[in-house]
Amino acid sequence: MKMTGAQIICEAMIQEGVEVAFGILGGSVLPFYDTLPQYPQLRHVLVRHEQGAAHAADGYARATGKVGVCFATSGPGATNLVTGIANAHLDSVPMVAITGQVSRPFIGKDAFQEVDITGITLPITKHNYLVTDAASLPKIVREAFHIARTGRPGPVHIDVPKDVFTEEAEVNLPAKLSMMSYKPTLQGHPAQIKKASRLINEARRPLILAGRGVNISGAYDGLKKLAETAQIPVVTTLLGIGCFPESHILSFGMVGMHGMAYANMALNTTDLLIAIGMRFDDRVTSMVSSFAPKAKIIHIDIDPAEIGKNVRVDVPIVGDVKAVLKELNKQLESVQHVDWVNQLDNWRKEHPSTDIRDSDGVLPQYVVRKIYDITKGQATIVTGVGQHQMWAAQHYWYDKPNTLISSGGLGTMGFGLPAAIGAKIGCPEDTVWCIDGDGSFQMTIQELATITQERTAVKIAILNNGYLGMVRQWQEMFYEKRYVATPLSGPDFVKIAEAYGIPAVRAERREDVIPAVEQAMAEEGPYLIDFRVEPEENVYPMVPPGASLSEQLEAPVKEEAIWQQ
Ligand SMILES: Cc1ncc(C[n+]2csc(CCOP(=O)(O)OP(=O)(O)O)c2C)c(N)n1
Ligand SMILES: [Mg+2]
Repeated sequence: MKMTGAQIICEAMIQEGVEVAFGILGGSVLPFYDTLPQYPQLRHVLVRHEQGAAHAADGYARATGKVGVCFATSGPGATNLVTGIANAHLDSVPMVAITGQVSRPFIGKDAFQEVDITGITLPITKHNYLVTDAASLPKIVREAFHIARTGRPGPVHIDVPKDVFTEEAEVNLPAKLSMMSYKPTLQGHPAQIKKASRLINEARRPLILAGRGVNISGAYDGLKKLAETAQIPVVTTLLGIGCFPESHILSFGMVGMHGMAYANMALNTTDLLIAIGMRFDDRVTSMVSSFAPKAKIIHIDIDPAEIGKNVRVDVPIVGDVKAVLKELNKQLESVQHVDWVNQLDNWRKEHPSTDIRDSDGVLPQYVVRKIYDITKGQATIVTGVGQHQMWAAQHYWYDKPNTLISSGGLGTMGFGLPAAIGAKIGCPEDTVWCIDGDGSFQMTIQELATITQERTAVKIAILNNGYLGMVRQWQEMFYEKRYVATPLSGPDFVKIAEAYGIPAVRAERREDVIPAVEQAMAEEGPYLIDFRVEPEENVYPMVPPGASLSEQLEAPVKEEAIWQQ
């Protein structure tokens, strides 16, 4: 059958199960967009900036587990995608980004809106392609989706010259795909699994450190079985949050720079660290030389490049976390570590980490806690980057997988709003809250128009402290309070929301918080709350940059705590 390049892409996307794509058109992708109406089953969501398209595809992918798809035109459209692609790369998010390119005869001529975008995306994608003829598209699109979603997921970029979209080719979409050069290892090596099980059966103070790999692989049951059979406490990375129910008796929260004090103490004391689907990011380890100083380390990860990259590992197991845990669980003895679990419980009592001090003003932690109460812990929370992100991680308890969607590796301000749109479009039945900072929100504020046009019922809570708060906190603590360029003015967010047709309210006192959140939940559509929070509130605990986990700082005024966990 003869088809144009644009038709081939649409047919191939449908074959891959794509239902939604986010993007903005322009000259180079016009022929593609002109073809879209032939495929009404493909929903296109028009965003207001290509960064929004990439983050929306990212949020969609994290919420659904499917591949997120975004489109942009050549030149500035494509470069606007770059931050979002890099974000997906660092957080292992399956994404296919398709950009238009100038027509083949113009490539290399500095043509209008020409940039070497595959050159730019090479280091921030799992793979990328510059398509040279329509006939190669069926295979390329197939491969792209396969690479994006398998193994360690990541973004794949396809750059398509304008005249390839219109070129006709005789095609058969390949039903099966086999790539000789790319075969991720799924099953862990039996000898390594045996070694690991022996260590686990002998350990006295074992600790599981679970990361996003558990969420990606869907290994929740395996993880629970491992923890419960061998009575092993579980801590997580930021992106691992939700992979193990946080209300579980063996759950001890997030570790790292703003992790729970008791979770970090557990890392300092454990004699066997079982690291699952995580990559020892520096925000987790702090000073590597003093990380988990008493522990042997088992590291389970699908990406062999992660083994031994940042920390020394005693028993590496390369494989899909779900498959590895299935085998490992068969070899475990049912044991108790009563003293060790009690020890952690005591640390949690002595170092509560999530108590909130008393205040008539609006404390950001209190806002998050009330959103937790009123949504009964059932919402999906999507964040920007900064203090609010850490409070959203600390003060909401996530019992369901993939319900905290946050930019971890790249730490991208502006991620929250578009990613929340993607999450809500992917899971329309779920309640989606975007907990954002005033700085982060202003980076992609234009996506309010997407919310209105697409009727996306995202609830938005801006923790408005009038600062680039996380940086201000560093200036306060490490730069003698020299607040250079962190005081931040913003527009009247209520008026802004209303201008976009979104109802909104401001909350300035503690008693405003509950009614505002309840009103947001009562509204069928989107709703925005501008929480005027205490401007100089800090995030605790905190491990100072460059220090070791044992040097964490805890909140200074503990006796004033009134809201206990
Ligand atoms: C795109 C981008 N630029 C700069 C930074 C550095 N940065 C990290 S947190 C932060 C402040 C964020 O401010 P806001 O969104 O208001 O959140 P808050 O910390 O006040 O809660 C900045 C500037 C970043 N992470 N991302
Ligand atoms: Mg702020």
